[in-house]
Amino acid sequence: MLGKFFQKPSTPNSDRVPPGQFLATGFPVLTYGDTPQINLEQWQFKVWGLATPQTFTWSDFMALPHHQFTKDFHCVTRWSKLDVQWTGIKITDFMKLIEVDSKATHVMQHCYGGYTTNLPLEDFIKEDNFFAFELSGNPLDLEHGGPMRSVIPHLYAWKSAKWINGLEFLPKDQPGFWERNGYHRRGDPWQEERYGS
Ligand SMILES: Nc1nc2c(c(=O)[nH]1)N[C@H]1C(S)=C(S)[C@@H](COP(=O)(O)O)O[C@H]1N2
Ligand SMILES: [Mo]
Repeated sequence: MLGKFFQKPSTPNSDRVPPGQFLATGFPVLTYGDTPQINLEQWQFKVWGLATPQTFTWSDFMALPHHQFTKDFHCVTRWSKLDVQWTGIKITDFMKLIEVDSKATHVMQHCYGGYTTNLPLEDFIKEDNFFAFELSGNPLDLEHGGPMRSVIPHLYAWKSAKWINGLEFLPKDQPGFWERNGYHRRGDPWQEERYGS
């Protein structure tokens, strides 16, 4: 108890900042490659792999309940931003629209532009995870993943897929883009799961 107390840094939010992270001023943009631009009429979201194949439009998503979320965001390059204000659709609500095979254990998130990132289903299907389409009450900026991105608040931010456009359900784990390039498969910021597997 005492030891724990003495190790705490002195800033008021220190218990919300994972080890090795620093608070960012503003909201940095981190994108590998170009920023894709998709208009809402053409925007599509597909489900495939170990699930009944389905395609959803923007209005299919907008018909689901909208919620406000206030979540901390932790990038593996060591910046964190507290209390990011999003509007989005719960992943648990979206999951009610699709039929996933019982053999599926993992999901690959796919994005416009080709980015991918993988998750075990128990990290993906959580009440706190969502598809965000607004940031601070405004339509999500292109550079932050507009029109829609996933937000997986309990893992490093590379798991929060910008310009998301599909879910591929898998029978086993498979590395996504950064996971193939040295990042950890799971990426828990509190365990500092930064690199390797
Ligand atoms: N499609 C796509 N999603 C992505 C990335 C990317 O390069 N492409 N970068 C990831 C990384 S490393 C981080 S830290 C966050 C950054 O989100 P931001 O640019 O909104 O801060 O998005 C993640 N999602
Ligand atoms: Mo990142």
